[in-house]
Amino acid sequence: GTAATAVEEPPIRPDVKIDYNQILINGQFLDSASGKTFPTYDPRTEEVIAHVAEGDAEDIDRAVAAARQAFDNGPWRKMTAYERSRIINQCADIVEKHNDEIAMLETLDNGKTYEQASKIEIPTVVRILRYYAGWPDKIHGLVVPADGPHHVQIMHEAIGVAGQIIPWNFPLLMLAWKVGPALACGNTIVMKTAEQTPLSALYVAKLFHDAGLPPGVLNIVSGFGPTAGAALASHTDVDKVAFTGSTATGKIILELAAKSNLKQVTLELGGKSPFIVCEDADVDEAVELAHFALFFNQGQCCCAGSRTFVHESIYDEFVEKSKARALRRVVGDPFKTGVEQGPQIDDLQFKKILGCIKSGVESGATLETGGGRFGNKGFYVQPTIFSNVKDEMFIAKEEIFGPVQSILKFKDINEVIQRSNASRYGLAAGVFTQNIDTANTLSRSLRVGTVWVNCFDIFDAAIPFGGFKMSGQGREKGIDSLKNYLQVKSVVTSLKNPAW
Ligand code: TXE
Repeated sequence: GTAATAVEEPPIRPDVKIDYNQILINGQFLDSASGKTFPTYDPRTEEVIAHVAEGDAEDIDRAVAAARQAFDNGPWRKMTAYERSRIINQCADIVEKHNDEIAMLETLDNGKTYEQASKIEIPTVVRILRYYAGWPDKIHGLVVPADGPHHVQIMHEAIGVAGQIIPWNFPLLMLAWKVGPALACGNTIVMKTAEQTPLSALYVAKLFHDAGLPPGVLNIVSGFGPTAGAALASHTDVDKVAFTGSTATGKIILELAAKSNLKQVTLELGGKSPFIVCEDADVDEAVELAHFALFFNQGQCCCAGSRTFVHESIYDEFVEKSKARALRRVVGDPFKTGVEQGPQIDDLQFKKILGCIKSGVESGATLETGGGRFGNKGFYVQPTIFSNVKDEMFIAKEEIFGPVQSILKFKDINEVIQRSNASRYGLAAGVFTQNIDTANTLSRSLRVGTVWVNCFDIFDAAIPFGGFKMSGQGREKGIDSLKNYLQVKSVVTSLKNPAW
């Protein structure tokens, strides 16, 4: 069968002006050094939204110099923790005030639904910023006992200039996850946004400056990975690089960091997360949650539940119901209320997904529904379901990053643990059961950074997120994210009067 409701009317043109399309350095919008620009597209129509200044090595150089100057001599690191906290809170307030126009920009550039952007993502950006605004005056060191006549202090200091490279699937959430802890700890930042989605970050960074963020603290360079991104990862005056994106690019980042100045690296990479539905699960609830775990954000989530493991006793019923749910999924213009699924980000991803679907069919999986392009304009893909998927198939091993659910069958818990862990990824897992022993056994055995039990995609600010194995290094959000942006300094002072 083919999927869902078609959208007949032409896409609604949202009333959103593109005010900022230049590189932001030291609080100023500038053309790129080369004068070059690149187009960013509306994935609904495949038409150009705007041309944006294309940064390269020279622009990264300028941005890093501004960030260095702001770190060494600016007010940011030296102001009181309380004052830094106030400014981050003001950044949160101003984003909240402009929620709807920011969400419009996000939907226009990315294709995610306006409902998701305006009701979930931008409010979550605000929440994340407020969480980090609470940290500056709570980051403190220790006094530790030493063997000799010594007074020993452990101090936590900002690292310095942080390079941050982010992807296109959640442009502003990724900005908030990275900017929040870096700012709270007193660092300055050069951010390289994704070439597919440069617009919202420029808009929000301008608002941050209006809210009182000092110039040079957050610099934004739009541009491509192998040019601007690589220049940032290999810059010798950058003290730390944080990256979210593909595992392949993550390896390049680590290599560039090693070859240049051994800057510290954190990586948040791909995944192939299992979603395990046990025999005691309520099938209807499990179907709905598994559907959400995979199809949310057009399937463009690093932690997507992309291996749906279902116990053999409920497998056939589960597949039938998942197929019915996928057929009900409303695909169309993401600005329209009630639409659940918009277009994929770009032609490259669109073609990659269709290629994965082809491979699924060729390897013998059963195509239950979907399988092709949706409509005839824009990067829309039909909600697609495969059953009878086997572990060794490409679709069960590699990240598809699209609306394609693979449903696998299992017999017992030990088997599903072994198969779940037989992946080079280890980002997240979903577990669906009413049995507390099953839940505990699974959560303790799965080699992943996050286990969601009877829920999925819960992303509170205080919950650390990141991967085991080739899904990454380090954690974002929560208290653990602060370590990424702090240096530890031990100060050992001789005591003249140890008895005191
Ligand atoms: O990712 P890249 P792409 C996965 C997903 C997707 C695949 C490819 O499977 O299909 O990756 O997507 C910058 N030096 N994820 O090509 O290349 C790039 O400009 C420095 C998972 O978009 O990893 C962008 O800003 N930087 C994922 C960022 O890296 C470089 C999110 C991500 O792009 C660079 C996105 C280089 N040599 C895709 N090359 C997740 N973990 O959530 C690229 N970049």
